[in-house]
Amino acid sequence: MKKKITLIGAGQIGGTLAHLIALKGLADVVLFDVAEGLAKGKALDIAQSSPIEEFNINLRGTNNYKDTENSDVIIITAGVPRKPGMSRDDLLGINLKIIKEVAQGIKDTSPNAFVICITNPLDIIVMALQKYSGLPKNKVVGMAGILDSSRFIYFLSQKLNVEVRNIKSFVLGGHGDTMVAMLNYTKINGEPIENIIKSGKLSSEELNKIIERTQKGGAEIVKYLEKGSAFYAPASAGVEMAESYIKDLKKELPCAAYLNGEYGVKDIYAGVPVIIGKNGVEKVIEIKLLQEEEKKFEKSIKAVQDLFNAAKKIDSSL
Ligand code: A3D
Repeated sequence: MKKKITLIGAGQIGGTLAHLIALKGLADVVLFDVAEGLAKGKALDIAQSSPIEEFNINLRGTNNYKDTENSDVIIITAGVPRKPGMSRDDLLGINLKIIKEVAQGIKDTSPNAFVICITNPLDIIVMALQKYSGLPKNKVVGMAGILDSSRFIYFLSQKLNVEVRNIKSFVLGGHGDTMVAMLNYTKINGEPIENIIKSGKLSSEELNKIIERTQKGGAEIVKYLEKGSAFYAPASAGVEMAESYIKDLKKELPCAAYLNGEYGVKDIYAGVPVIIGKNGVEKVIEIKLLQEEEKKFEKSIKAVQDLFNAAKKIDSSL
């Protein structure tokens, strides 16, 4: 039987997710949005490309949770995106309210789904979503690390004139400004990045600039777009997670996952490498951090903790 993916939020990312899932023929798609027409219009528009693209899945738009019943995967982008000058954290109050409503909706209709959260501020919203919905922690995960890693790899490829597929790297920690680029695990054409720096092909200053550009990667796009934030690359990242779950690919992917003692952290969501397979987050991979990376990771965790405390002040039920 075909799998069912529900997209809560049919805005920029939601629409792109639906398009990508359709092009891959990955699953039937339900686009859900409080703006019913937006969900219906996008679903119909994408469906009308099926004879050209030759995909064979069903797409429908709705504003009724009943239609999302028994979804295998739910990807949440409901909320408001940033405007120029806004930080992700500025979105907290409004998106928290929206997520509470969404958590109730999915808990009632798809308690067995694998839920991927994209709404910002990511690490806090995914944690709130898990608490509000009560869904198992290994089934509720946040998308951020794949996107941040992808941005980092792309910038490195541009600078070094190397194809992206020949660069391996990933980032750890919270989404955005506090993410930690794992330089020890960064290889260009199989060479550790340290050797590339020693060879003079890339200076430490240039590398630091690339890391900073990655941390501020979202803001750079917000500034260009003026209205709204990035959506193509975030949607690609969300689909990679959904695909690994649906096809039991057991890919190792950096995601915001629940930590229960791993990395010395308890009861918090943070960006770490995990295995995603048919059971959801099947394993948190603990990699060895250098002292400096450990410090940065701790700083990142503290930022998440502080913001979650701010969320608790907004809603004491958290
Ligand atoms: P946008 O195009 O505004 O779409 C959001 C949609 O959510 C709109 O169509 C709204 O109508 C809908 N919505 C609002 N309230 C509800 C509700 N209660 N139930 C259902 N739908 C609702 O935004 P977007 O798609 O560009 O971005 C969505 C979210 O993703 C924002 O919070 C962004 O900040 C976030 N985002 C995260 C990343 C990460 O890497 C984590 C990257 C880019 C964007």
